[in-house]
Amino acid sequence: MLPLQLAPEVAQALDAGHPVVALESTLISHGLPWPANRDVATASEAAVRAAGAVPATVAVRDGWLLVGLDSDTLEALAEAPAGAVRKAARPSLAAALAAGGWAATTVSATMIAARAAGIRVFATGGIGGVHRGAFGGPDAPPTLDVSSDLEELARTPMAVVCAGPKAILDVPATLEYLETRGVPVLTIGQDEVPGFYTRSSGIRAPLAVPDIDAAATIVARHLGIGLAGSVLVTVRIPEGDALGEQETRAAVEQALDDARRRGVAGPDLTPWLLARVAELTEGRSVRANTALIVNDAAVAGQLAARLAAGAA
Ligand code: PSU
Ligand code: MN
Repeated sequence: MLPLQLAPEVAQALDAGHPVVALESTLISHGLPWPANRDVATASEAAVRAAGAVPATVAVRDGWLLVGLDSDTLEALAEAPAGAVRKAARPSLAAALAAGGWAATTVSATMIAARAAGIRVFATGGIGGVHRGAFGGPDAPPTLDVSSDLEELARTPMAVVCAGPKAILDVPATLEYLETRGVPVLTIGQDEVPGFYTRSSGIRAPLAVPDIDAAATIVARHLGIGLAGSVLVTVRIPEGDALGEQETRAAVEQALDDARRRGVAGPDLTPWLLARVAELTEGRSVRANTALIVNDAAVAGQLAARLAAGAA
């Protein structure tokens, strides 16, 4: 049994069939610097509430999987010094629970907790995916670095709202992987998959839907017919918050080069790349990342409200 500890408000909402949105904590502890991380955590919860849903931020503390954090706990997690918070994904969840202390949950670990709690909608910034070079290059052996997020999406039924795969990834390969593993990918409001920091990735969306209502209908059907796995709902970053295509590409390429030279790999790679992109864009990527996460939370809140109202 998972050692779940539901916040009273979350437990009550779930009992009553009210909409609830799970939020992850790795983006707080490992994805963004203080105090942007605290601000994004608070603003995401507020965005979920504004849509009429209850937020449930997930994290590990002292052997418990907390589902729903009060504001003091959220602040304590955001403030905890780098190195004091583990990163818990499916393969590292048991060790994080055994270790005691704090661990932030990635998309995969958050989905495990949310599913066990009975939550059907989850918002994040960008999912993990196939890292560039995972399948090797002209003069590089394959790293096989494919995020456990993708396997989780394939096995755990839920709606996961994000701004696309993170721009540091191999986005076409990530989409192919999701298709192979049977994960529907929806894009709301445009024909191309969003590019995380940018409005578009330049890649055609597997399935474009006009609005949240249309997304809710497909999610309800997917969950209703009992298909394993999630629906990935992608939403572009708000217009005024997007980074330029050129700036993004240059910063990402540079960060990837730097990481290769330093031999950064494994679970450290994603946080390292995000921090390096933040340096190279003089903080502009942090503002973009913040805006897209809060927007995803708002959309997830609206989606959860429609599902709770019986979207069909
Ligand atoms: N979205 C963001 N920032 C992040 C993440 C998502 O805007 O830092 C986190 C998620 O928790 C995701 C993780 O699961 O990055 C992916 O890590 P990895 O590539 O090591 O699987
Ligand atoms: Mn990895």
